[in-house]
Parts: sequence; structure tokens; C-alpha cells
Amino acid sequence: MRSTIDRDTLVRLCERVEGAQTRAYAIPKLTNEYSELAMADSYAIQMALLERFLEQGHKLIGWKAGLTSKAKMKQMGVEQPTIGFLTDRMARPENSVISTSDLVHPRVECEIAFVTKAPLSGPDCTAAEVMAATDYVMPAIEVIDSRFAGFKFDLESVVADNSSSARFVGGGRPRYANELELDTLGVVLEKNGEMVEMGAGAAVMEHPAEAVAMLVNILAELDRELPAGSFVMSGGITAAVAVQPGDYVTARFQELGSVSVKFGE
Ligand code: 0L1
Ligand code: MG
Repeated sequence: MRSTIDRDTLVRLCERVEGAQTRAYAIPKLTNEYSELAMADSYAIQMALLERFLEQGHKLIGWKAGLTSKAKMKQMGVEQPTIGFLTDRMARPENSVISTSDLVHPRVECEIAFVTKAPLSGPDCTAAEVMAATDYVMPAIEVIDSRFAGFKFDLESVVADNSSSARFVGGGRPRYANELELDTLGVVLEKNGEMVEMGAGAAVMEHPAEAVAMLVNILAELDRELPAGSFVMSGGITAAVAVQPGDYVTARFQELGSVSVKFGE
């Protein structure tokens, strides 16, 4: 994927996204000003943002696949999955209280996370290779946070905004992936004790390992591999659910236990 965006524009758009992420304010979608933004440019902005965070001492611990289910694509009006990076600063412990004052529009998703034991590389990575390279899977809640005003964006803008990555919580009961049927594995998402969403792993590209393979193939287009020991979230199984201070959320996964988190000011 080769970006043709000039250096000044790249830096300006990257700083705009960084400011919105780190100071939690909404910005207009990037394509309002820069209508010719192509997907390669958006990933170049995302990679520049990653480099800035690494220079500031953040550690890259893995990646996420986004917009991998039909429910999510329909909710957001887009038709293509994306990827984003995950750093140590985004991780939160199970049962903790996540502050919302440093987020713009927090929403939660329940996801199956993969932890790898061998490197994976594209461009032709398959779900079978992902399964063979997986050490274990675990349940996770992703807290996404689009920085775009009114949640109005297009795919180019959302990729530049690191696919709305903000926080994530892993937990429950880690299991060997090959002992489970990840496509028929069910999940129920509860907010304040009420069931709000439910689904099964197959909602994510027929099988969550397919989403991880897709992610590895996008990484190859960015001249990157997925190293062993990566934490990879395969994408929300259901539509995302908005949260506000005072809410508590539990994602109950068949075979994998549950993950809970609360939200505060
Ligand atoms: O995790 C994801 O599915 C990424 C979503 C990006 C769009 C959104 O903010 O909903
Ligand atoms: Mg997600």
C-alpha cells in the first residue's frame, strides 16, 4: 500500500488525530478537508501515529480487526474491515472502572482475542495458519471511541483514527483455540444487568480466525508481520453499545467465561 500524501499533510492530519485522541475532543471527519484521502494515506497516518506513540514510550502489544461483522458494518454504514494498533496504555484490568472523561463517544464490543505463539505474515495468510500460530484465545471487551463529531465518518477517516481504538479489557478463561468451535461459540452482552446484544463467533467473517488472517494480510501491505506473543482482537461479534458513567457491562462467552467492566466519570 503506497501513500502519495505529502509529508506536511501527513504530519498535520496525524497531529489532528493525536490531539483528538489524547485530549478527548471531537473533530470533523478528515475527508471534509482532504477529500482525496485514499486508504493507503489513512494507513500512513495510522502508522505515523503509532510511531509518535512509540517515541513517547508506549509499547505496541498487538492489533485489532475492526468492522468485521455485518452488524458492525451495518451500524456504521461501511463495507470493509479495517485494522488498528493496540498499545499497553489502552489496556485496562478486568472489573476496573474505566474513566470516560478522557473519551469522546465510548461504545463497547465483545470480541474473541487471540494470543500468538509464532509469527504470522501475509500476503496469503489463512485462518488455518492463524489457528496453528495461536497459543490461546480469551474473551475481551473492546471500548471503541470514534473521535469524529456525531460519530459521522467514512472508512478513510476511521482508519486514520486507528479504527477507533481506545481501551480494551481481556479476561475470563483463556483456552486453547483448537479445543473450541470458535464459529458457534455464543456471547451475550449485558449492560446494567440487562441483555443488550447477543451473537456467535461466526458473525465475524464466518470464523474469527478469518479476521485475524485478514489483519495479517493488511499488515503485509504495510510491510509488517505479526510477531509471536501478539494480542489480537478479532472484531466485535455484535453491534457496539454506547456507555456512560455509572454503567457496568458484562460480556458472557460460552466456554470462555465472562469479562466485566464499569464506567466512571
Ligand atoms: O472495532 C471496530 O469494529 C472498529 C470500529 C470503527 C468504527 C467505529 O467507531 O464504530
Ligand atoms: Mg472492535
